[in-house]
Amino acid sequence: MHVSIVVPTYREALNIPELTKRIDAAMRPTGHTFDLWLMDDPSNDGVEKVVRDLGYSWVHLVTRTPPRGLGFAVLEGLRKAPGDILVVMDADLSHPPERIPDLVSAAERPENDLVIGSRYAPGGTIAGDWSLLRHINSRAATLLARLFTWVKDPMSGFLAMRKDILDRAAGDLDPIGYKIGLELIVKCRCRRVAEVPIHFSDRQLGKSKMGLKEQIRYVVHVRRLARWKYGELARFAEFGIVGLTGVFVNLLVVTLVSEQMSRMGFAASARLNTAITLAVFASMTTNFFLNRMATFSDKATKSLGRAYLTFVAVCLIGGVVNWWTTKRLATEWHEITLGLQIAALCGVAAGMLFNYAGARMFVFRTKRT
Ligand SMILES: Nc1nc2c(ncn2[C@@H]2O[C@H](COP(=O)(O)OP(=O)(O)O)[C@@H](O)[C@H]2O)c(=O)[nH]1
Ligand SMILES: [Mg+2]
Repeated sequence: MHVSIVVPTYREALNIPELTKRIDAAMRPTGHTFDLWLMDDPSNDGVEKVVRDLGYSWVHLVTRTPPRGLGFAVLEGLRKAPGDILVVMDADLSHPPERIPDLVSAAERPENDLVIGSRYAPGGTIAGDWSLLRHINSRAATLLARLFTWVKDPMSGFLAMRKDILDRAAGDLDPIGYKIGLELIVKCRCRRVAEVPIHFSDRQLGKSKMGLKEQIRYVVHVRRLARWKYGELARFAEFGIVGLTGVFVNLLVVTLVSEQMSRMGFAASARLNTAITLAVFASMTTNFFLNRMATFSDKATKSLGRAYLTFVAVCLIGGVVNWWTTKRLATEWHEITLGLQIAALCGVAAGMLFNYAGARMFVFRTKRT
């Protein structure tokens, strides 16, 4: 078996000597042939000279051309590398090279689709003091990943797999997926994922490149994966989330308008009529724009004004559907405890389904070219 190790790098020249030395020491005793692919986004940090001076024939430095980015670098490396077993890891030595042989032997077993170097598997550890914020971030990201997998450390960037597993996804891999493990689990349909515990060290040299931008990118990634895996259902869920934000807009507007008008001395009925009407239109409007930007971002509308009016019309009919459903069921269930509330929930569901279908068919129906 030939093992290829793919490492995305950006300004990691300082870490390359120790990384390669430790990989060499770890891999030699295994008897596997191996090579290393440093996928460098032009760092201008002298990494070329560092690699040349090391003089290892098994180390390949690829200076990438745009588009730059971690996801692009890893994918390009995975496609380029000749190994029967492919390993992905970071350059900053947070992933211990000494564990590569264990990952490789787990990946060799035909029953494993993917092997993860795992911080959270029994025996895995994390070095140093993570700030509370870093913990919360990591946990929240893992929670989102639960849409797709139950593995303990889906965020890990330390992975091993056989080439044939990668080939399953062929052209489907999406490089915005810089959480490459999650991307592979979903797109290569990895059902059997083994986790090898690792000690995750803190980077000693150089700087982390992960910031808010990467976190936003992760949410976009999760959304794309959900669309890929769950199709229409994921779109409907997004529509629901947008609807939920609409509830808050509605509450905010109804409160503000009503308070303002009561201060101005309006009578109760005029105040309520105005406040409720404005609140309904405000939430329909924010819902329209959010759906246009998110839920149906792949769909174009012919003209904004017409799309908006159609959306409002659909929602108003949806409101009637909600009203009618609730009334019918509430009449039927008037003797059941919470009958009215359950009926109202059914009404909301019916109205929402109607709105979704209407928006899909009449408002956002054309494909964006
Ligand atoms: N090629 C490439 N590699 C990158 C880029 N951003 C980060 N990396 C590499 O990806 C790995 C993980 O990045 P790091 O900054 O350590 O992320 P963190 O561990 O989440 O803080 C390291 O080996 C980086 O050098 C990039 O834009 N392009
Ligand atoms: Mg790191």
